[in-house]
Amino acid sequence: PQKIFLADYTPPAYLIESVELTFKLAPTTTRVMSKIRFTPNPNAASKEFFLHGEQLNLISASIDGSTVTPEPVEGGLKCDVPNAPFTWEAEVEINPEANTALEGLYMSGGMYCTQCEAEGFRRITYYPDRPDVMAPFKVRIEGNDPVLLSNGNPVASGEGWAEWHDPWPKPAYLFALVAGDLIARDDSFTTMSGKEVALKLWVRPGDEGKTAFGMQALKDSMKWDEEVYGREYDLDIFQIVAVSDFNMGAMENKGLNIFNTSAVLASPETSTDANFERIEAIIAHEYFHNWTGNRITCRDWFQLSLKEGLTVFRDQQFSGDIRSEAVCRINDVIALRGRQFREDNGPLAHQVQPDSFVEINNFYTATIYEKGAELIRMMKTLVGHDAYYKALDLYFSRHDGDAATIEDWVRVFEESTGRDLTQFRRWYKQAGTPRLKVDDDFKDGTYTLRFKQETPPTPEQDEKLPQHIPIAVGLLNPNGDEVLPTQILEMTDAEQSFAFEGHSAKPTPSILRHFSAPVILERESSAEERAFLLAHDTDPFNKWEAGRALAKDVLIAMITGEDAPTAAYLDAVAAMLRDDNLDPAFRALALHLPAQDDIAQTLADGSVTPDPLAIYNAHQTLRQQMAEHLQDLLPRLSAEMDVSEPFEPNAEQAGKRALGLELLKVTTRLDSGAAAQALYDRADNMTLRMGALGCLLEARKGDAALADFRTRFEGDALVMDKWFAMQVAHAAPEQAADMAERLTNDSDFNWKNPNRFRAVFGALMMNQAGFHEATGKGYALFADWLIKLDPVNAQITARMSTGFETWKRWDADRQAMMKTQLERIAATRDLSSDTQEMVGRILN
Ligand code: B3K
Ligand code: ZN
Repeated sequence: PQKIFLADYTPPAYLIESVELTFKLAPTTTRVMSKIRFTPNPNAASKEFFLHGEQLNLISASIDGSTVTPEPVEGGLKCDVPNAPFTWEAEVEINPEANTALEGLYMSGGMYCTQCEAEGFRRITYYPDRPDVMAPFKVRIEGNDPVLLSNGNPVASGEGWAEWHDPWPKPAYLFALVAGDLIARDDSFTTMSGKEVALKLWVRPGDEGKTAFGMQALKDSMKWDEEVYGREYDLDIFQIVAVSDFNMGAMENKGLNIFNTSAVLASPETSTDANFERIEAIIAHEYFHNWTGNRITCRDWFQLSLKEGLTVFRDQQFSGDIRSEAVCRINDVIALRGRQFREDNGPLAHQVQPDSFVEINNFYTATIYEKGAELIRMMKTLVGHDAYYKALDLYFSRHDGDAATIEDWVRVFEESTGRDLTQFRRWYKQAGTPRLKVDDDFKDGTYTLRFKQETPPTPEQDEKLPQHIPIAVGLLNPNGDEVLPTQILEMTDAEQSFAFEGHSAKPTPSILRHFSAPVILERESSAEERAFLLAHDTDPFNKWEAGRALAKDVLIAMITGEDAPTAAYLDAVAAMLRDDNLDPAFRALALHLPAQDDIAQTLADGSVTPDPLAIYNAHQTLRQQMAEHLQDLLPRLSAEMDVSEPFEPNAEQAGKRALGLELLKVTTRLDSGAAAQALYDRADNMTLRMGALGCLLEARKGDAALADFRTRFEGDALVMDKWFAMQVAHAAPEQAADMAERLTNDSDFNWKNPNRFRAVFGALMMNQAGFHEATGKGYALFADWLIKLDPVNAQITARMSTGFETWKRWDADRQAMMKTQLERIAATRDLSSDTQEMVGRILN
């Protein structure tokens, strides 16, 4: 496998005026006819005509009507062509049924569907499969299926055929085709200029009852993008199709989004509040790509964060607007720390704009997506609300129809705001999470904050330069009143001080409010100060952060055998819980203990080798202490969190259920599962049912409920995914691997289905103490299955190999065992280049 470098970019030799595709569908022998009008690119140095193609059987090819015999070359073909515009026609045969990689045209439960991003189109026909080649597409589909769909507007159809025309030039990665026995939920949306758009959400018969929420989320997204960004939809129809076999969440194909069923189908009986929230966010995300990704696409895959970072930021804004902004922000930061910080502080750390890659599919990462979104958020913080939207207007008007670069994006901001963002660009090019150290002093009424920034070395990047960091700061006086409302300090040097004059007593700082930059704040702080901020901070994020920091202090002290500030923590938590002015969702988050992975990362950061079992035990102990401490509070609060109205997946109800379930976890420590069983028995929605089941499993009292759960939902694949995942997620450390293994023998364990594979092995990865169980059986089992999956679905295998990415964090024995498994994977014959690249990077 070859490394590709950003520095080697050259413009395409040929551009495309128009594409016509005809599909004659058949499960093992689909024929694809292409007719493509090429013209030499005046801006290209090369005249070489190369088309990508993989796993294609070329039947015939012609140029301007004369048969040609192209030369097969690595990854495609070459051909002699005229030095003038010409028409290329080709016919190829492909085998959708044999396509288990789920990339290109494949079959899922009898229906045809496609996934072309990043480089799947080359498995459909010969084509310059690169995002800077954009063209309008006309597609004709011939097949026996009742529903035949592609991008754009429907033009004509009859028995056994349909034609679609997408007038907006697009790169091949946005191509889509779907054919099958499907049923639509129909709706419509009137755009800001009064145009009526038909909306269709296609599902398999039987799933119609799970489409209402997705459709509403789509309409909300369309409205929001008009109101906030002034972006109007641009075709007569917008369609979503739900597919059960899908490698990721969803795909933004122009006018025809394809979704993993898990990212679109929802009902109160089968989906949790978290599912509803995720579905809403993903529908918004894919819809928002219509402008940030499709109308303005990426020049090449090194620019991936141009569309992904921006679109994640937009979907975060959307969720914050229609739910609770504070709660969304906290959840986004939890996810960022859990996935991106973990990545950025291990062997897979890479730049938001990488310089090279082997397999682009390995770069759809938390760094490209979530850190990318943080960079946009920081730009907005630095330039301010109005300047941000002014810059966005310029971005859309200047680059509409372009295959743009991250540099284009930054330049739009510079030109529109007049700010010099030279130093800010480092955020795109420097990997690693900056550490921000703070200390302070107080003299003669002047309070001074001194910051020091440092970014640790990452693979192939030893030296780091200071970043431009927006630090949001507020100050509180000893009574807990805010004496300085949030200010944005701009840190640009390695060390920098900021002075605040006119204070009669030393204030308490609230630093990095709203998590204003993706950095690790290192500030020695007393339990009293943390409790004070938890009680008084006006910034909801930092209020929560103070509680989290205190919980981490307690857990870490328990593990390292120091004096743990447990009493201070429990008192602060009790006070916070009693505060009825606080949003229940916020209280639920504040009660939730920091993840075990987070504790491991923090210990490793402080040069303490983490012991996964000790971390697990500290969690257990603290929860037990919490239960005893909160005993008196539990019954009243739990009762208050009961939702009596009919189920609605809104933020208000979800917050109450979340807090109710956090309290149930605590209660379960005292009543060994009685309340959880009662809740399970009366639950009429999946949030409570699953929450109760989780508690029962933790109490090792889950057998009856588990059996009931299976009987109820046996035929529902998405709910059965939960059944699989829960058992592994809640298994005791020494049982998790055995449990996962047992489940792989279950008759419903369909390992070629990505959702089912992830249900078991994703859960094993996440059960830290179970995965890292001392004998190493978790590692061995995991590696066995990665090796088995690789030839079937390399993308999922490569992605899941990140289960091993923390290997250098652990003790020598675990390191050795993990390394052995990584080397065993690496040594597998015919290992995919996807997995090779990942395992190779992890090992280095
Ligand atoms: N753009 C797709 C992800 C494609 C992943 C290809 N391996 C979904 C999204 O980010 O919206
Ligand atoms: Zn995206």
